[in-house]
Amino acid sequence: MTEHTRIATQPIAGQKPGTSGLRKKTRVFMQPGYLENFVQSIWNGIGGIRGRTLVVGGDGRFFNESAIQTILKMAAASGAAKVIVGQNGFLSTPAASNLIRMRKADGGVILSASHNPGGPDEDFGIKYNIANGGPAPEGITQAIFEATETIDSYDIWEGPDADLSALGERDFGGMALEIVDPVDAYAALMEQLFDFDAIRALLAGGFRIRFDAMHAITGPYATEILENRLGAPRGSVVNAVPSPDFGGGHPDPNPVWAKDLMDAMHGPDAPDFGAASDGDGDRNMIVGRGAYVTPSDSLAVLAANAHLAPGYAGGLKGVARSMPTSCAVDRVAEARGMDCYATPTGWKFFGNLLDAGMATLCGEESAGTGSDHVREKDGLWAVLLWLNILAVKKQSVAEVMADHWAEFGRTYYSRHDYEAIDSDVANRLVDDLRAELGGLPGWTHDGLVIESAEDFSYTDPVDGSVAAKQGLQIRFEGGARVVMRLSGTGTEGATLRVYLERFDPQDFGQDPQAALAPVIAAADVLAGISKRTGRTGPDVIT
Ligand code: G16
Repeated sequence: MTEHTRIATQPIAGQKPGTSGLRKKTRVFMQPGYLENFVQSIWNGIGGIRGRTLVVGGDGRFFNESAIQTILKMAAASGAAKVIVGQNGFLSTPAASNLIRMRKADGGVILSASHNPGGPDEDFGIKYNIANGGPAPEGITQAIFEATETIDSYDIWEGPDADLSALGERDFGGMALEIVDPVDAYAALMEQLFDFDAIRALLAGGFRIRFDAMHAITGPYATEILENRLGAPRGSVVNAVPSPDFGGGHPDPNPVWAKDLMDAMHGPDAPDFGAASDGDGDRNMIVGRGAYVTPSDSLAVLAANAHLAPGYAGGLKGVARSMPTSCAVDRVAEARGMDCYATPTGWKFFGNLLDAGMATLCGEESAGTGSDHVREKDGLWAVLLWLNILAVKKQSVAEVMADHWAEFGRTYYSRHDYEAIDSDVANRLVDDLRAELGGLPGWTHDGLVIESAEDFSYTDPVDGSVAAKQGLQIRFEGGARVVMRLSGTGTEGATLRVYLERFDPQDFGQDPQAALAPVIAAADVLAGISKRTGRTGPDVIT
């Protein structure tokens, strides 16, 4: 009989899951009892884990392995039947989702703060995924949070650490522990969805790609799939070795943080296709030679062309986007007669639509796209779908975009982030604007006329659950829009996100910031952003 210990503890304030699990500074997680309290609260919030099977893995950031050791000892002490872990504690978020589904596990614990930097002075995170492979819905994260407020003890097995490097199954504190290759099952799934022969032929024909893994988890996945299986020349995947601090970088695939890739794609000897993924492998950035594709446009292009890949040859059941994501995909859905859903920010809101077969493809402006193949957004999947489409269409990225805009019009889009602003200032800004929404229709500025203004609330069409206060949405006549909300993934102060878009049916060659200038100005007047924050401009523009 294995000895398990019950340790007395008390609630720790602030363990409230945000947009995607609990994210805090790494040193906060490293405080004695902090991780243990939250993990025990997960177990308590989901009704215990006795006899259950879990998948555990993370993006390899600093503290990943020691957190996994703690979680394994706590799973053993609470009677889990089995835990499946990626070798060395590595699992990309979509690969974890796939494993949960494939192995019919009861759930999983994913360690990641996604695109946030890693290291002792940077960020760490933990989230729970349910049996469908997707992030726990609000009802469950709320139960977990409530458990953090009443916790008085946690159970742990005080045995030696597990060897996470040796593949195979063994006993660990009375529980079965299975270490699996993190890439195999995921790569096999990709082979089922896409025409690897067509992509191989494209690459063999001299089509050059550059995938920037940003020193994060997708390095091993991209190397295996793009280089080993699809035959891209060695070196096509750069920054391919995951490091605990992501090479000191910011593993966020956007033009700001993936600047090296942007420079390469706009340089004299640019490859044909560039892509990047984030810390945990669920986000993506797509860029052609001299042609950056915004995440919202990427979603629209994938929705219009997914049927060219074998996994989607039967067409899409519907599409879904987060509310702040541009309406470009709505135009595709309308033209093709597909249902289109707008959900709150957070991949967890897509789960029910995917499970119910109401949507096949989902996406967000924050560089996430995915489908019903797993229940997370999936960076490499998006890259492979793009490559499959390019292989069939025999066009460059720029040509695909030009054709898309010619057919559907162009939705100019940008997000302006004001980071680490004082939380009180940020909350007041949003509250004050919310209070004014009712009187805004008819308001005009520089030729823009407000058509409608609402505090976005979502009623899930499957289970009827309601998520209120999910962002302020202001629409102008002619298809322009401003959305404002506070980020739920930051770890310092508040981040105000301002989402800006303007539809243009015929002029496709403008600079997005110039095309959006009147909308940007209207947003500032409406919310008093510069006046209230004292900032002269956003910290990050994507
Ligand atoms: C998470 C969520 C996404 C969301 C993003 C940004 O992504 O899964 O749905 O769009 O955060 O959220 P926020 O605007 O609240 O910061 P990830 O890649 O960080 O897990």
